[in-house]
Amino acid sequence: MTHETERLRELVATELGRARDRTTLLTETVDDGDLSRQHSPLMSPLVWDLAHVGNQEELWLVRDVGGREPVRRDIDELYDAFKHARRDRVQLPLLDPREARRYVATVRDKVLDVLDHAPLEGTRLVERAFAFGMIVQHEQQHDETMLATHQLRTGTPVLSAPPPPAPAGRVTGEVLVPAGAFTMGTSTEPWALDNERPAHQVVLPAFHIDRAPVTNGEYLAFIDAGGYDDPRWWTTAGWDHRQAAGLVAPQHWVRDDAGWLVRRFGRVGPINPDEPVVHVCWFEAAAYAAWAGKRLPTEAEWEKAARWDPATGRSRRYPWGDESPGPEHANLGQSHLRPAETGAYPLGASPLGVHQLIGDVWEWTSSDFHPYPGFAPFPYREYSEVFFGPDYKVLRGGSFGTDRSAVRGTFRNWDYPIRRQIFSGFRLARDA
Ligand code: AVJ
Ligand code: FE
Repeated sequence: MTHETERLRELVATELGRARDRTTLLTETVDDGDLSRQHSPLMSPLVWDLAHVGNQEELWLVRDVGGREPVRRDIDELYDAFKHARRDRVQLPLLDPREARRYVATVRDKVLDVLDHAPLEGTRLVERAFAFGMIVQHEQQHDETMLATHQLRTGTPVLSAPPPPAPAGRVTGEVLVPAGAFTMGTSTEPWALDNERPAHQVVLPAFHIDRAPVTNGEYLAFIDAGGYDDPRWWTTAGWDHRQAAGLVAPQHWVRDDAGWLVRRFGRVGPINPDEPVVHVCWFEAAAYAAWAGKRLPTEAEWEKAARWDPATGRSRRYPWGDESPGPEHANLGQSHLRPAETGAYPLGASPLGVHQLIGDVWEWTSSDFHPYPGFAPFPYREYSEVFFGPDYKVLRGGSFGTDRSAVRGTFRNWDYPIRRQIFSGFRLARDA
């Protein structure tokens, strides 16, 4: 066995373990009733996420990579995300919490055995290792979804974390990104998913982009200016949704005699004006942008601001360079249960001086979710391809609830423009 293969096995085992520790935290801090309950029609019961994580791991690593016998073929249908809508899953004959925990542990034991014995060497090295990386990211993505379920849950608070770092200085204003080509997407990032591939050149006109995401304080000014009651700022579909859903403020804001408060993971507290606004839908972000006389960045603009290095002309893996995210770079991985104030991560800034592109809040872009030129579905059509089209908007950069293994400068997330139970915010751009 080569040294490289040995390191790869160790990395995969560590990352699988980190993901499972997080899943365990999210599923053992609540009782069995809370695990099986539907906390919102938008979310699965936590116990569904738990067994679904195990079922995907069984499908891809135990059966496909390992060529082993199925553990529980009989439950595949229950945990196929395309067979049952999230709102209906509570009615299914799901594994109960004890069975679900046992199932995911059994699958994991087999996977670690597959990892020990799988022929990772040779021509299929990249593909086989990718299957493990995909499953690590899949579990972490569901962990972020479960964190959003925790945010929707009512009752005694169960999660806590230290506050994020305080800012070194205020970050305001915008930078000019000069016109020209840059490399978007990747063909080399080992754990990049199909929709991030391949690397391709994109030519953009010059534009300005804000150095920080829009803050609560700035968003409050929009609310106070009557932004929610003025159809001029909203798209037609956005205004219809604002009316139908009765939107008046970001999700989880609560009105008090003195003003707005926010509920986070079961605790109500003051709104910090210097934190990026979170839990807004695309329609709210676009309305704010129109009111502010600006617009959302396109996905390509976001990525150029995040990755393009004017000194070399190349695109970096992250805004700060090619090293994996550390706690000094970005607010990721549920280490803090809130976005950090703007300016809190000076070491995470891009060469052009754009801050907090990775972590804190997912950033809505103006772009629909489309394949890059040369896209090939991998390893299955259902990961991305079936979602391409005008129904979904792209979000970039990850949130405080995104793990570092599941975000990069090229990472693409997507959701419906009405969704805001995710940790979504935005920053503004304008033409130069
Ligand atoms: C990339 C976050 C949109 O949660 O629907 C999880 C990730 N895909 N299981 C989602 C995913 C399959 C996906 N998002
Ligand atoms: Fe999934």
